[in-house]
Amino acid sequence: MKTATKLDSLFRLSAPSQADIESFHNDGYIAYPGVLTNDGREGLIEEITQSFEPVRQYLETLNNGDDKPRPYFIRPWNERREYSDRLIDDPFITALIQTTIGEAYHFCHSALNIAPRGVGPLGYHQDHHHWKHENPINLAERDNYYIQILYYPNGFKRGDRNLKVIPGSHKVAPTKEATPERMLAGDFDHEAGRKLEEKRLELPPGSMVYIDARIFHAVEAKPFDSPQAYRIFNIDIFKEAGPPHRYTQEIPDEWMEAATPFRRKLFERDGYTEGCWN
Ligand SMILES: O=C(O)CCC(=O)C(=O)O
Ligand SMILES: [Fe+2]
Repeated sequence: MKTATKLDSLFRLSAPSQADIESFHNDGYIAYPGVLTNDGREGLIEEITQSFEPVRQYLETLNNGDDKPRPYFIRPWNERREYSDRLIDDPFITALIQTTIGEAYHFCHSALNIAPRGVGPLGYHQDHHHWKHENPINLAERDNYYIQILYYPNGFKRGDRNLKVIPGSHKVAPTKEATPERMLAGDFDHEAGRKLEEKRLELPPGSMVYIDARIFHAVEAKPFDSPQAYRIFNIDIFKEAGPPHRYTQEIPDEWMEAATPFRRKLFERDGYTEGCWN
């Protein structure tokens, strides 16, 4: 039997390359096609679709031909077993975060989403809650990093629930005028120092996308005749040390009790509560 050691990783890489780091800073994201190991990909898929009862039941109703497409969504996603739990401080993830934003960061929250055939698109948006948002924002935190790690255990094809991004859009100042429509029309090319254009991604199973959550991104619809019955998407979000973001979750007691000293540091921060920025 293989002895589990701290060096065990769910990823094929141990650290980002120089080109990855440049892509993060210049483009606002890094795409990692097929970066999970076979074991990591299969373990994660099995854990989400079979061991997590709410999704297992949801998929059963999908098979029964529920005619109105209804995605599954949970935030925070706390019922994580071995594989999804390991993602939080896998050596590759830790190396990636530390080399892009430094060592002073915390785990913010996670979510899980299953998108079935027929589900509609998600328009261009930014998720950094203090960057530009309709919700209340905390201006003092605006320049701090907010990182989203998007996992696509069963992948996606272009035109079939694909993620798309506007590379470089994270560099445009968060004014009211800086809309995705105007960016795509070329109005902000000068500010971004490049031609801002849409990039539609296509990623095989076991892929991950690491983004600076100031980047504009969107998701296309899933056709009714998609060969893939549902697309699995799970996400972990990390933030630079500081006050909570809008979704910074409470850490379950069991997580804290089982945490290594390193993990404890990622978890030792306040969750979001109404009025916490005052
Ligand atoms: O479904 C995806 O691929 C990304 C979704 C997203 O951008 C979001 O939930 O904020
Ligand atoms: Fe998003």
